[in-house]
Order: sequence, then structure tokens, then C-alpha cells
Amino acid sequence: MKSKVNKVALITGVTGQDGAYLAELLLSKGYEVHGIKRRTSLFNTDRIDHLYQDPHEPDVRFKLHHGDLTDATSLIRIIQTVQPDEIYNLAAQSHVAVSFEEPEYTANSDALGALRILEAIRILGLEKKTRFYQASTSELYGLVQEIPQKETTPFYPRSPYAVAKLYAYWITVNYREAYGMYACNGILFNHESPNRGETFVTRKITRALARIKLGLQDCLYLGNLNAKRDWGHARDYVEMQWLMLQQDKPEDFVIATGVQHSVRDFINASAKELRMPIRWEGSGSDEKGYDVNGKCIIAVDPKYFRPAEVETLLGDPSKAMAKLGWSPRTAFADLVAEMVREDLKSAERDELVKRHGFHTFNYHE
Ligand code: NDP
Ligand code: GDR
Repeated sequence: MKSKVNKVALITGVTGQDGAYLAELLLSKGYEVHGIKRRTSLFNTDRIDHLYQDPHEPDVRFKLHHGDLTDATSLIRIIQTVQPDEIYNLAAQSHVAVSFEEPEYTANSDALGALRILEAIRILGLEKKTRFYQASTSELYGLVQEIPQKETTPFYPRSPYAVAKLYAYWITVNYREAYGMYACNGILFNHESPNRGETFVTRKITRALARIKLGLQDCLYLGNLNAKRDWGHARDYVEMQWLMLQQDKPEDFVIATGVQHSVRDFINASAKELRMPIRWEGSGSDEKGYDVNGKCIIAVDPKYFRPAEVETLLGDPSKAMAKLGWSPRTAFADLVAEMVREDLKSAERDELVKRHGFHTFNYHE
């Protein structure tokens, strides 16, 4: 394929939800795209398999490198080889609940990982060439100090994940100010898709309800149903990541829809899509959801409550609207419908497998 632009990008976290959408976007713009993936005992490239190019072919524009955010040597080596015009630091231990169980590893990868890349850029003398994007997060607002949250809202992180991301946010600002680097933070609110990891609440809901509908699973166990989030579509959000690196000067931006829903709203919207209305009874840890036959299909399991919770997040994307031309494209109902549709297809495949006597299993996570 002929290049439209001759830029080289490096994406950390290319095997993740955002990494896969961003790689697709940059390839469509003619970039040469390099991705860093971790060594795993099984293939972990499901989300980018459709982009794979046989490295033995000529003119390959999508290349993968083994590396890890906790290994500075790998990062320096890869950045030296690739000489990227743009680095998108999307890699992270990105699960808030898991960060309470693995706080040190989360700090190492999510906080120091960003520092390692910024230092690698400096060590290699690429400060003027390489632009840096840091995947910052609405979790920085945590215990919210202002509604809605914008770029100037004070931070109050509520988890080891958010505290690690706070370091990454400020080290990005610091390297911009100290060394004149083009480095910026995208403060992205929750964004989902059919490629969302199965243990984040939205995907957990759409996947489980589709499986319950087809008789593959009995019950969906969840934590705090009252939590409220500002949910957008990952495909729309990665375009803003790219745009943030195309400006005249580096700045930090909030990306959000400006609309908020609760976890319970998300369940009801998914159930509506599947035509399986839910009747709610009880409250708190005793809250349950029943199907039309009176069977309990949703229950609260306190093991999913977090030691410190972020109850409510709502973004104000005015700055991105004014300067990046951002406007939220995917409505909440359309996001839910797309996720449900894709999970229903997977459940149908699993149901076929089960009908032919093979094992499918429900991993409650
Ligand atoms: P995912 O969890 O889907 O992807 C994370 C990626 O990071 C995966 O490719 C993972 O590899 C990789 N990774 C994890 N640890 C390491 C490590 N130590 N070294 C190298 N790679 C590593 O996250 P998303 O795509 O949803 O999010 C992308 C980024 O944006 C993350 O930094 C996240 O914290 C942040 N963010 C996400 C938001 C969202 O709503 N999705 C909102 C705001 C910020 P593997 O596939 O091997 O696990
Ligand atoms: P979040 O996303 O913590 O906002 O972080 P998640 O989907 O995990 O939780 C959202 C809210 O739902 C509540 N919840 C549950 N969450 C999970 N995962 N599983 C459950 O069973 C469950 N029940 C209720 C949570 O308590 C929470 O309030 C995501 C990640 O992508 C981060 O990397 C990113 O920075 C932020 O979004 C913005």
C-alpha cells in the first residue's frame, strides 16, 4: 500500500483495546506503525490479528516488538531502532480493582513506565523529533472536586492505579516544561467497545447477559450498581489521541461525552437490547435482578466492591470541542447495542460448540 504520510509511530499497549483501534487508524493514514507487546505463554494478539502483515513480505508497515514498560533496556532499544515521530504510551495495568491487589506492579508499569519512555527519548537525543502521548484518565479526579470535571479540576485519586497515573500525568507535564518536549496528556473518560476487556463492567455485562439469554450462564455477579460513568466509544477516542499530537503546541485535553449513566442503567439498556427486561428488588448488597420468569439473573457480590470507590464521573470536553473539533459521535444506546450485538454473536458460537458436546466455561472475574 502506498504511504500518504511518511510518519513512524510507536504504540505501547498495542494488543489492548485502544492500541488495536489506534494502530488501525494510523495505518489507514499511511503511517508505519510499530507496536510493543509483552511476551506471553499464549498468543495475545487477538485484537490486532486483522492488521498482521507477514514480516517476510516487502513494504510491511505494521511491526511488533517484544518489550515491557518495566524494562527500560527494551524500551531504549526499541525506540532507538524505530526512531519514532510519535509515541503513544497506552500500555498499563489498567484495571482499577486489580491495582489494589498488585499496587507495586501497577506503580512500576503505569507510573515509572511513562518516565522510562520519556527518559529513553532524552537519552537517545530525540526530544525535538519524537512527540509523546500519555494515556491519562478520568480516574485522576477520583473523589470529585467539581462537576463536571475539566482540565483545571483538582485531582483526588482513589486507587493505586489512579495514584500511579497521577505520577505519569505530572512527569509528562514536567518533561514538557523542563525539556521543551512535545508531550501531552489525554485525560480520557471511560471508553468501551466490543473489544473492551471482559472484566471491565460494560463488557462483563454485555457478555454475561448474552450468555444468559442463550442458556450458557445462570447469573451475573457484580459490585457497585450505583457507580456512574461517562461512557464513550473507544474508536472515537483514539482519533483524539492522534489529533492531540498534531497540534502546534502540546496541551492536555479532557475527552468525554458529557453524559452520565449508572452501572444499573447500562444493565437495563443491554437487557432492553436483548429483549429480556429485568425486574429489580432489594438494595445494596441484597439487590437482585429477575427475568420475566422470576429467575434471579443478576446479583451483587461484595467481593467486587472496591476498598475505595469512585462513585461518579462526568466530563466536560469543551476545550477539546473548541480546539480539536471533538464532538461525541456514538450515543450511549448505540454503544450498548453494538457491544450486545457482538457478544450475542460470540455466545451463539459458544452455544453451537456446547450443543456439539464441547466444553464452554464461565469464568467469574
Ligand atoms: P487495556 O487493558 O485493554 O490494554 C492495556 C495494554 O497494555 C495491553 O496491550 C497490555 O498487554 C499492555 N500492558 C500491560 N502492562 C504492560 C507492561 N508492563 N508492559 C507492556 N505492555 C503492557 O487498556 P485500554 O486499551 O482500555 O486503555 C489504554 C490505556 O488508556 C491504558 O493506559 C489505560 O490505563 C488508559 N485509559 C483507558 C481508559 C478506558 O476507558 N479504556 C480511560 C482512560 C485511560 P496485554 O495485552 O499483554 O495484557
Ligand atoms: P473503571 O472501569 O474502574 O471506571 O476504570 P470498570 O468498568 O472496571 O468499573 C466501572 C464502575 O463499575 C463498578 N462495578 C464493577 N466494575 C467491574 N470491573 N466489575 C464489576 O463486577 C463491577 N460491578 C460494579 C466499579 O466499581 C466502577 O465504579 C476504567 C479503566 O479502563 C481504567 O483503566 C480507566 O482509566 C478508567 O476506566 C477511566
